[in-house]
Amino acid sequence: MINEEIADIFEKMSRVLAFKGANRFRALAYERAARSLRDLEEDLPEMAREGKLEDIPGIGKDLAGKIQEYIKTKRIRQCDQERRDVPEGLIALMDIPGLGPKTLSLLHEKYQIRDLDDLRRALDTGKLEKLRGFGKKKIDNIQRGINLWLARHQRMPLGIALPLAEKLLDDLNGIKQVERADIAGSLRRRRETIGDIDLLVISTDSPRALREFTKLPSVKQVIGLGDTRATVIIEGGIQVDVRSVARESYGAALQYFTGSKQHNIHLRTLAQKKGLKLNEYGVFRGEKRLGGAREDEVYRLVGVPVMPPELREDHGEIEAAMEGRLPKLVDLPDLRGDLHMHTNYSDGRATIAEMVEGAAALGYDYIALTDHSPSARIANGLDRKRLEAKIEELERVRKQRGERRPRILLGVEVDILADGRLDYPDEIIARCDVVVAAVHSSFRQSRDRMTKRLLDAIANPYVHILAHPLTRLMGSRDAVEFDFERIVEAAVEAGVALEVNAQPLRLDLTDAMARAAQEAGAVLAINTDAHSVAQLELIRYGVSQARRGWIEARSVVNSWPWTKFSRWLGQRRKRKSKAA
Ligand code: DGT
Ligand code: CA
Ligand code: CA
Repeated sequence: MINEEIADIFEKMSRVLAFKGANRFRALAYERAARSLRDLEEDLPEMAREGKLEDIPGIGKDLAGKIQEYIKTKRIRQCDQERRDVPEGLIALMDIPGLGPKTLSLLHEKYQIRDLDDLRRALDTGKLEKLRGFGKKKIDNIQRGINLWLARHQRMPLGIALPLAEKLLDDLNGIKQVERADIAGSLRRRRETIGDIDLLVISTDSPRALREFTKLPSVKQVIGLGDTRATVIIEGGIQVDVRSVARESYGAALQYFTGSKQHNIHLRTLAQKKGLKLNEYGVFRGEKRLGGAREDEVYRLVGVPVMPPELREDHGEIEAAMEGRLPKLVDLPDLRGDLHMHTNYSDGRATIAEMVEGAAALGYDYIALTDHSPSARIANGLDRKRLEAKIEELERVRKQRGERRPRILLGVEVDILADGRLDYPDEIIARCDVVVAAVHSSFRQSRDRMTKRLLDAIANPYVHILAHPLTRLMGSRDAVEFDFERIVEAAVEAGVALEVNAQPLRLDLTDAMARAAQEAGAVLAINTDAHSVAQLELIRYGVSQARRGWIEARSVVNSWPWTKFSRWLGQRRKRKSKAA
């Protein structure tokens, strides 16, 4: 939104001026103006129209003119000019705690430092220590500042951000002046990685509520604190923005700050076509406010049925909503089973009985215990003898539990070897109720070989599920390369399910791939790959990933009732006997 955009420009201007050693008061004036614009409740274009810009604290004639210029032309010429001779990488570095514009200006002049890489190299080689005024303490501070800054600028996995945000939400709700609090931003949309956490609150006393928020134990550093907004860093270096919003604007704010930005832009364009104005304060016709207290009301006024946050990426959801063909997204209660988990027979921590109890607590109707095959040595894969022992124990647990759910299926996660063969002979996997096949080695094969390897696994009539097809691990291992279209085509043809693995660092398939697979007619399985009882609850990340991929329960084999599901399990094998 335009207030923020201009505030950003002014903030950068203040740094650029300080960097250039300009008059200190000029830099301060920009800084003050930026802060004042960020706290502003009204829209700048509207204030400009009413000639009220100079009423804003810190905005005089000169800055009011610059705001006008930006509203008209989307740029401010003088600011662009001032920035021209300051490297862009340096402006970004001015955010680093302990590195002011003056210090950076000195480093630029002495060592031609232009960006973070240059700065880290200078630190590593001990160059900075030679500068006057750069004692050990100052250098340590810069180093710490860089680490904090990096942590803040790296996107973090959903699986780390969501629990932290939920804890924060609990704490927020414990503050007396807070009436309501919600998660917004990419976190509410359940993107697989999160830049920063956005929270919204309604409070009886906003400055007080925000002040109390900044005192919470998980808050490590306060970056900014105003009357309606607080920005802090919590454990793990994660940035959190909390905005306090008036009750009548809450729905509009929730809509706006949930995003995505592209979704918002599209929605606003539709509003404009209807002669409406849509912003984070509400929906307006001229001066008249039509609504904004509730999110669904905002959508209704714009003429678009509200859709789940996971869809709001401007990937066709607005068109689908208007044409009445929004998907009926799969949801947690739809799942009747988890078809990929490990026990202490391979690399899991819990016994068979414990895993079954855990699954029972989640209300599952059926589960598959899928320990590794022997070539996965590090994962303690099962040879024939230990597989027999597992089968015996499974029988004992079945007897003990009698009719109690879940049904316990003998499963296996069989390795797809480098040459495409499976790591168990057919005679063994034929005895298993559920066969999950996956790649755990030779990740760097060529695209053609990997495609062939996966096609071979899909062609095996005993295989039910291709698990974590990309085998990526966020932050440490890239996805393997293969011809996704051909794999989907083969999976559709064979009736093999593609997995949406719920492990937060896997989330594999991606949302876009899951969507393409469903469109091509493939079935999917949403599984945890749990290695402990607690990990069974990771299922929600698989579900949100699937929802982002527009997945409906009809496409998810482990949402099917037992009769339909067990028929699917048997189907592939019938094909085999027909072919034989
Ligand atoms: P992130 O934090 O990078 O994971 O992604 P978001 O989507 O949480 O983005 P963030 O935190 O920058 O902003 C939160 C929401 O605010 C975003 O989803 C949509 C809204 N928003 C931010 N900037 C703009 C903008 O320039 N225009 C519009 N229309 N909406 C914006
Ligand atoms: Ca965010
Ligand atoms: Ca944010």
